[in-house]
Amino acid sequence: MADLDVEKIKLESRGLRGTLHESLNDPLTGGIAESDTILTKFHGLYQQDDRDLRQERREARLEPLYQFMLRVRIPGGHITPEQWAAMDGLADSVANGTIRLTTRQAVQFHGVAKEDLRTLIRRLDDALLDSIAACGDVNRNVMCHVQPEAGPVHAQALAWARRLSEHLLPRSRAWREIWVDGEKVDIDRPPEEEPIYGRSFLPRKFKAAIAVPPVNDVDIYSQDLGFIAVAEDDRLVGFNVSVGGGLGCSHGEPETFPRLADVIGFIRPRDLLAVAEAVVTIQRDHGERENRKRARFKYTIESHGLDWFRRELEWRARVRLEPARELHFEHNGDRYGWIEQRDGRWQRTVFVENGRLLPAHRSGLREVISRHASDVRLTPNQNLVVAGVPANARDTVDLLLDSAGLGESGTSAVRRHAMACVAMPTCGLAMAEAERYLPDLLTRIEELAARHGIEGEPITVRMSGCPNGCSRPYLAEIGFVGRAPGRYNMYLGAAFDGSRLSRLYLDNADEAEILDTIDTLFERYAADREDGERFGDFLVRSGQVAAVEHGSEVNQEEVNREQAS
Ligand code: SRM
Ligand code: SF4
Repeated sequence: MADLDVEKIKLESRGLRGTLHESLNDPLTGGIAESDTILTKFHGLYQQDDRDLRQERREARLEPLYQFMLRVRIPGGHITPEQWAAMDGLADSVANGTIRLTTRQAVQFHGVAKEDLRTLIRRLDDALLDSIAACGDVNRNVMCHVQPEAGPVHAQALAWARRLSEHLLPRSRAWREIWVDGEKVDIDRPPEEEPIYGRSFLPRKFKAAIAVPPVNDVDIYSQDLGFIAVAEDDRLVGFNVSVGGGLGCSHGEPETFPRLADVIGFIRPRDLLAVAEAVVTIQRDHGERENRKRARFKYTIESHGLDWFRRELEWRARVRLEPARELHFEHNGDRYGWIEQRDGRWQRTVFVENGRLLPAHRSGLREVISRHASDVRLTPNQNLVVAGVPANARDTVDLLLDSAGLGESGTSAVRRHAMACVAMPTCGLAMAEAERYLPDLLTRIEELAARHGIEGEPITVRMSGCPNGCSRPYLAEIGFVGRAPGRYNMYLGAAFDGSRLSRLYLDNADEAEILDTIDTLFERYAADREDGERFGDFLVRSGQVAAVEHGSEVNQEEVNREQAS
């Protein structure tokens, strides 16, 4: 579909309603009208088809096996045990039996039939959950650091994440009307005013997060808009503001590139919503609308420059940015093991490989959450924290998780820090496997790490099935991006704390080539690293990989090669 058609569909959608009511009631197809597939994203839904069955269905002259993916909006990833129980039940009754934890602290259901969508959404609504703006050209799920060892600062940051998420929701009532109340749209009734978004919403998706240093689990530099908490004596005094991050790009299109956000200044908590709203409206008014590949906010910043942006922001928000406060991050992963909370209860991060919870995992987790936890937190690294566990229940929780095949015991440091995006068979954009292949590749990588005596090193490995980068591979010390079945670009040299992007090192490589290269680099790392030096930093210091100063350099090797040929 042409990019301008998407703009037209949004504009003429009568507040995101389109012809969804008719599409849902059309018994002749398992799918919905193409124009409605654009609008369902704003309601947290993607139409997909099972790619494993595509060929078979085509040969049988059947329409693709249409099914839907629904993403639940969960600001900061915090939910109650009751909400978890509701989602757990829905995985069996209307989805494919799995729950997928995402890289943005949300939950996805896959394989939902059109006729089950209303049931799914109504049950979520009963549990006080929704999927509004979980996808689409609006602000998405707002992320927030999960660990409460940050104490009161974490609690305040989470409260701001929730407020921010609410503040930037579209005002349209279409989600409730269509999915919960099942009302037919009255075409004569004018749609709701959208004071923040306007009738065309944003040119492209928009992402925001709140980080609490020293942990950068939310990968703050990858966000369109970031608020980095600044604390004094356990008190939140304000936020450093970061703008213009984003990771998606396309193979062979150098005008698209991953970009790290810039930290532009410090604000007081009372100004957070005004600043966020101003950033969003600047993107609404100045973002590119003719070419969706250049429509993310990072390109608006690139085109207009930071000085212009800062002036525009201060004017719109009526806020003077103070100089940014000093900040320091240690890592962009999750922290494992039991941690004591300030209230004397305990929390444990549960390692969920690539965020995919299968039926066997779910039953053990169900028991842990319903009987022993007072809250649940989904992490930005596709894991899950069971929190509020009484001290005397810890052994039982460990046993239950182990017998459910969950948990990090017996897994290597590399695996615990790895992530893969969904890719095949549900993602329509996948060029190669990710979630279904990374576990096997990691087994080979673990063997290499053991051979060189570095198996205890938490080197970050992330794999995406295409350059969109849903697992944030350009911020991993070893990143893989799918090019074709069985072939990947390999990126190296990102910083362990998420503050430096990686650089293309191998282009279109197969497994043998990848492992051969990692073997050589692990050997050098084991022999020549300095005390405590991280793998990505070592590659840069030792000159194996040139540090990336600007995102346009990430794929520079590819550009050079194409120019030379
Ligand atoms: Fe993503 C599109 C899955 C986080 C960049 N992403 C998609 C779609 C919806 C495919 C599509 O458009 O048809 C994928 C659905 C697959 C499926 O079957 O479930 C998809 N993205 C995911 C998730 C589930 C990956 C995961 O394994 O966890 C993550 C859901 C997050 C959430 O809960 O909201 C997910 N996607 C990300 C991230 C990471 C992040 O946000 O922290 C990125 C990189 C950061 C960024 O946005 O720059 C990301 N996804 C994209 C892009 C590239 C956007 C761009 O700027 O070019 C696309 C394609 C697009 O938008 O056209 C995309
Ligand atoms: Fe799909 Fe590509 Fe995102 Fe993976 S990175 S989920 S393949 S869009």
